[in-house]
Amino acid sequence: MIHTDISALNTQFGITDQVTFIEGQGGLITIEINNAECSASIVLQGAHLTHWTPRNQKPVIWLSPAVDVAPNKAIRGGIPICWPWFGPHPTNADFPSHGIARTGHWEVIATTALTDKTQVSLRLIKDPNKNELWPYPTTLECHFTLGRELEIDLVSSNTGSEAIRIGQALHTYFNIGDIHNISVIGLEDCFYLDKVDGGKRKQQQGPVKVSAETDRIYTDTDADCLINDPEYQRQIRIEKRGSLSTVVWNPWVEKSTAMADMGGNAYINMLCVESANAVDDVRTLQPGDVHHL
Ligand code: TA6
Repeated sequence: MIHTDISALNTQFGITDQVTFIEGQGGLITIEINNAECSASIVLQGAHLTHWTPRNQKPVIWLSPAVDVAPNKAIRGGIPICWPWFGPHPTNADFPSHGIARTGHWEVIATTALTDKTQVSLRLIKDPNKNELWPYPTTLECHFTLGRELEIDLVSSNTGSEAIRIGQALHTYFNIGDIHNISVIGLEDCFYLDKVDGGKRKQQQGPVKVSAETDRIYTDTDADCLINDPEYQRQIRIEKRGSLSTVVWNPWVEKSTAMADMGGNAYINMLCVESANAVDDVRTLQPGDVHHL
């Protein structure tokens, strides 16, 4: 059942002082989470987490200061869910970049209060108007566990009778003190496709540093990544399973200025490190297969 009534959602899935459904930015239904360890927000459209802040920490997730939260529009920042393809559609340039999930309608499966964390489970609602984009019987669920750590389990199930190919990413925007001073540890010696240099295959020398537009798909890596942020005096660890490709992106000043929902200097305080199934890490799901990212 598609819940469009906030009071019905609060009656069925609200948890006093921990999970509240509100009408948020752009009039979109937003889930506010508060517990002993963190506060967070998830916009129901796109199952799009926009805020996650552990207690006594600066926000870990970045949201554009010029964000434009609106129906059927991708949100600049947070954790966009790219699915069932990553980047441009493999064959049809008219199809939306990064797939259909991040602007799709999702419904609540369950909310659960645990000792020091909260679980929120959402499911993408099959949109008959998007059959041309994705005609295959597939379910997509996203299970968030929010506390001192943030765990996201994106579950694709092939419920049809033919094999399907799933490309995807948790396209996470991290909040950092200054792009000029950070480094990403964990991708040393990995090979990557450099999308800023015609997709050329290169090998990472040392920690990743950013001093210009950076758009790289690291391949054949299941490594944890560590964003070292001396400005905010912290390290953010990104662990992943079910993924052998990691994307690192910062648009730098020209692209940042050109994006209306980002603006000139916004690039200084963000870095995307994305756990993905992209390029040759796109996954084939046979009928009945389930994949967890
Ligand atoms: O993940 C990096 C990337 O694929 C970049 O190429 C850039 O397009 C970015 O995603 C943002 O894409 P979006 O469609 O959200 O503007």
